[in-house]
Amino acid sequence: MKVLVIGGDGYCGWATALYLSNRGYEVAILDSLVRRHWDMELCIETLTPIAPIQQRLKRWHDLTQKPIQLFVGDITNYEFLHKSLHQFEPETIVHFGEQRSAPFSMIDREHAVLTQVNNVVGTLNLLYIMKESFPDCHLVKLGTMGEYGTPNIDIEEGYITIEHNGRKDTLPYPKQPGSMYHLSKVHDSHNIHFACKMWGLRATDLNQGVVYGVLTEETGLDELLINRLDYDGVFGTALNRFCIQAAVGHPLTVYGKGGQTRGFLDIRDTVRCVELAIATPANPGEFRVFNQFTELFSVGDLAAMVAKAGSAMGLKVEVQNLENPRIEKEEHYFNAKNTNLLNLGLQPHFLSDSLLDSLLNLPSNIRRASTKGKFYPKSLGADS
Ligand code: NAD
Ligand code: USQ
Repeated sequence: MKVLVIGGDGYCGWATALYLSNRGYEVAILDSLVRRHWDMELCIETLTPIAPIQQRLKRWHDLTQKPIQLFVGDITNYEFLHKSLHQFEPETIVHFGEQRSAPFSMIDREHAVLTQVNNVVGTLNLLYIMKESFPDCHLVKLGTMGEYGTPNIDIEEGYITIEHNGRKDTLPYPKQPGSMYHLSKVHDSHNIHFACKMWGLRATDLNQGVVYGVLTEETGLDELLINRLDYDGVFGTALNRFCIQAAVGHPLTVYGKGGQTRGFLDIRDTVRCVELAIATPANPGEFRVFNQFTELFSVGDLAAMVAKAGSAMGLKVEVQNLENPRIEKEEHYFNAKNTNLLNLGLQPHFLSDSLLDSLLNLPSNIRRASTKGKFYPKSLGADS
């Protein structure tokens, strides 16, 4: 099967492209490389230095004899996207190619507009090309658990059955996102749902939780294949940051009370979930939603677990409750379903198994890495 991975130079996309290639899928990557540009603009960098995409792909080919085609360009450019899709003729499109940081989208008006235009227009272009030329292609789109927000009732997978004034219907689950980024994903979901309903396209929205870890079987094969690992206050996510903070002796940065609860998953499960979605596609006209996480944790609990694991390894780990730079509930109900992917055969890597691994497997130069001053969120105006 021919699979186009949009955003294949990024954290989830790179691991997924190699994973699928390794399993015999004919893979192409499409990426504008804009994430590398944003890193430079913000003066941040991945902890694990990543090689240029062409070098990464050459090494993959040399090692495995499995070629991965590359299309470098922006999906908000309709002509470029149209040409690339017609050249590759994908049967499945896995779409990771968006601006994915909540803090980035909340910096100011420009960053909010950039995020929403990049994400919403890119996805819309894709939907129109699929409608015109690839109506049978399956779109596997990365959404986010943050589309739901933190409602005081259980979170279902995409839809909820409601009884109102004696009548009953199954409707899209209400969305209460907490950032301009998360809101862009809600807009995407509505647009994709519309395209499935009106044009008969087939799509799976993977509402993914926060991903952690860096190594997969494929990215661990060679230094040039190493994945990115963000730890800064804009693109670094909670558990990855906590692990790196513990390893370099920086206090763990819990925002506010730390009762914020989210869904989490190991990057090894991200790649497997995508494969499961590809292998059993949605039906024509179907807009399918899977909640893609394996466990729920509050950030306070996560910090405590990292501190405990770190101590067991002889690290001195301190937890710091910082003033919260985000507007979000710090204590709330959170209970989300995640049975769809488990029913398709997902066998999760639970955190207790992999936490020590991910701490131990950090590159040996990490303790020398110049992380000083890069952990605190910008809006706090703090520095170490
Ligand atoms: P990333 O920033 O590492 O990768 C995204 C990639 O998409 C980058 O290589 C970037 O250059 C590319 N890109 C962005 N806009 C593009 C455009 N207009 N045209 C072409 N390429 C473009 O992000 P990630 O962590 O790999 O996240 C991938 C997807 O998964 C995102 O959609 C994100 O919302 C979703 N997701 C990520 C996480 C997480 O914890 N990392 C959790 C839930 C959902
Ligand atoms: N947090 C801390 N300390 C930190 C970093 C984060 O307490 O050092 C807290 C945040 O305040 C938030 C929670 O941890 O309550 C999650 O924050 P995050 O930065 O790990 O994740 P988030 O901003 O939600 O975004 C990430 C990805 C995004 C994806 C989302 C999935 O960047 O692309 O959509 O996770 S979810 O959170 O389920 O919506």
